[in-house]
Amino acid sequence: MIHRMSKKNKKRALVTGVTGQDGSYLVEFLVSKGYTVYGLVRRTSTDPLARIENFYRKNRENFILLNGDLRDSGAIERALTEAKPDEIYNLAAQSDVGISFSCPEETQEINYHGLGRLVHAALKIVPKARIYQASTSEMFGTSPSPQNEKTPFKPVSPYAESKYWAHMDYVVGYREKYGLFICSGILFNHESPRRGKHFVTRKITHSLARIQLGRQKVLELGNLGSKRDWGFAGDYVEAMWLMLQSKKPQDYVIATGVQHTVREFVTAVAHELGIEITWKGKGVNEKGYDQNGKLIVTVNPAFFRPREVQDLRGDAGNAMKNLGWKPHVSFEGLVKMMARADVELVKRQEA
Ligand code: NAP
Ligand code: G4F
Repeated sequence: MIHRMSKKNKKRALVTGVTGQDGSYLVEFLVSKGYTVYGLVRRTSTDPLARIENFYRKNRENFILLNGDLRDSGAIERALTEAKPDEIYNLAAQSDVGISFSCPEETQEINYHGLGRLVHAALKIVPKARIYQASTSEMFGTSPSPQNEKTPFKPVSPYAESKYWAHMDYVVGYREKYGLFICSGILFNHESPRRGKHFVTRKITHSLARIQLGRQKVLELGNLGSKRDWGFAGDYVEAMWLMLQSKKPQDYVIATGVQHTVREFVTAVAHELGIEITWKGKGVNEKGYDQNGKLIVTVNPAFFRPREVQDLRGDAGNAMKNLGWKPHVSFEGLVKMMARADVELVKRQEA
């Protein structure tokens, strides 16, 4: 059992990507554990405080924002010098798989070289700091499910390649070469009401909430047959922290072990909102109708990817055994949480 720390023993953490979904949950988690958290925020962030504003205003003593970008070594060095972190959580990324096909260099620059800049600066300024790297189940690519730490990586997108090389070169490589305490969380998809609206779960909950409230007619999606293992982001940030409390740095798969298709996610969200969907047709002609026969879901090939990861389901047995981690929110709980939050959001926007 870990208690809050006394002021003298207060641990310090640096979190990159603090303005994103996971960053916002992680900072709340770490501050609740008694940490002082430094969050790296880039100047070009479109809405830097959207997810963290309330928490930031109430916790300024324990939560400090620093300017910086993973593309800027000088800014990273200044942040490390100021924060003097015991733990570094590297969550910053160009994290959109679809966009990585049109912006491969930007993706590589942030996700691969960004980690390189961070570990080089850490070796120079805080060589004893423990580093968490946000790796991803996308690295498994075409390897069939269930995937665990021994499953071969077969990445198929520029995003997955950038994360794969970051993992191989700077996590596995630097752990072996320089004895750095660095480890990867190979996290499967995790969602929340704070998820960006361009990711499929949030696109579905937000659009169906708008449809139910008469603000939108149709939801257009891509690959409905794609299978994912969706968990709750709030559960997953605890696993990040647990990895850095271990004796030895080790990489872990974090997942629920439960798989659903995109189509099933749509059906479940609709049901939660009182809409019973009937699916008709196949492939790009597949359509979803509500109980009154009204068309509400169509397939638009523009949302297909040049190469797709079809089948993700993680086996988090090692994390459960060694870290004592387990997910608390079920698929049904996640659907309910996200659908209800978006109904409330859309209602507030209407008022
Ligand atoms: P997210 O919501 O997209 O957040 C990404 C964060 O990275 C944002 O804070 C963004 O800041 C920041 N960022 C982007 N480019 C940057 C740069 N050049 N310098 C500094 N910061 C930059 O992603 P998430 O869902 O929280 O995911 C967190 C991490 O876990 C990512 O590395 C992602 O690839 C990885 N991951 C996520 C999942 C998942 O299912 N959520 C699963 C596996 C791995 P702005 O506000 O300025 O855009
Ligand atoms: O929600 P998605 O965009 O997430 P994806 O590609 O699985 O990536 C997310 O999870 C990864 C972990 O596995 C993270 F590393 C990554 O940073 C990100 O957080 O798409 C999920 C699935 C895909 O198969 C996609 O093709 O949904 C399918 N999909 C179908 N229609 C769609 C849509 N995806 C999006 N974004 N938008 C659609 O309209």
